[in-house]
Amino acid sequence: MDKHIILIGAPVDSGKRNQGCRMGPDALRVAGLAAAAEALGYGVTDLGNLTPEAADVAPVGNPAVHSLAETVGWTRTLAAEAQRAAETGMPVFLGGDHALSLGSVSGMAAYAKAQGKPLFVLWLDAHSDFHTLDTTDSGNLHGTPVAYVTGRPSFTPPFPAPEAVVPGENVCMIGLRSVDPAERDALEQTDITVVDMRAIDESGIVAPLRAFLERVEAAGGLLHVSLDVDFLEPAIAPAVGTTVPGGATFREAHLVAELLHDSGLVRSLDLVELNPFLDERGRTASLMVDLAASLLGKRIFDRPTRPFTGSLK
Ligand code: B3U
Ligand code: MN
Ligand code: MN
Repeated sequence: MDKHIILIGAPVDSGKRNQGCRMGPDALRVAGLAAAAEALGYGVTDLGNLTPEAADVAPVGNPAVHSLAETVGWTRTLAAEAQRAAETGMPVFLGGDHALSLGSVSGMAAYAKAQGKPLFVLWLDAHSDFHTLDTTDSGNLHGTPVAYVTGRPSFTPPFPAPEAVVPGENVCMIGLRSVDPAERDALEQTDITVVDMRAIDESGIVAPLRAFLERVEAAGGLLHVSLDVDFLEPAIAPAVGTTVPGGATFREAHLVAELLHDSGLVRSLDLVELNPFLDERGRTASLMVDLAASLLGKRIFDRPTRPFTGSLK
């Protein structure tokens, strides 16, 4: 259980109009995710690619909302699978666009509640994904999962009422640099921790991450990490539909992943928004796999407990 990961293929492409994320799970497999985990001593079960439940939904008030029924179906399927998979290992959701997190996070919140523990969520993303069905102008539901899992209104019905809501104070967003006005106004009414790129430029990425991890630890919480490709600087991760310049560097992203591993707190992971159609010789898929490997414990050297003196003995 401790060293077992469950790969859950979630070829969700319903969260936005530009297609291609449905190929994400296979690109992550081809880039060697299972082998990387096995090399680190994990047992790996790959559940293959899931398909969404059929859902019959009435239209909602906002006519811009796109592919609603399919996204509701995915949410039901993935929330149920998250709860099942978490019983036997660490679920790793292979996206698929970020709409998959309506299901993965709500399912993990239900699992945590059943364990009598709070779920915490680390959102690594250029965007805050905090729109409701009413406030989204694009109608792209990949811009809504944090609103859904924290219990903002407008989702239910057609989405299932989450079995457990994640309190805003349990959510930390790092990497923000594209937040719509309606999202910003709503975020200001919450206890969600927001770490934008300006904060990272001024003070570094380690301090806010450590502060959040200490809170997770102190609460005895389970941590879900949701990694959107666009958290990363597009120059190193071009395979995403919504590139925003000025993202996390290669070194910042690896450091985050390594600190997450060291914390021992990560219980589940989303790898989302990879669009292999937009990639360059697989480099984004390979980088996402490498970051997942760092998060699972890949190391150059074990950190010395005293200042490094030049001797590895
Ligand atoms: N906030 C915008 C843009 C966006 C959100 N998530 C992504 N893009 N990937 C929207 O459409 O909701
Ligand atoms: Mn996102
Ligand atoms: Mn994003």
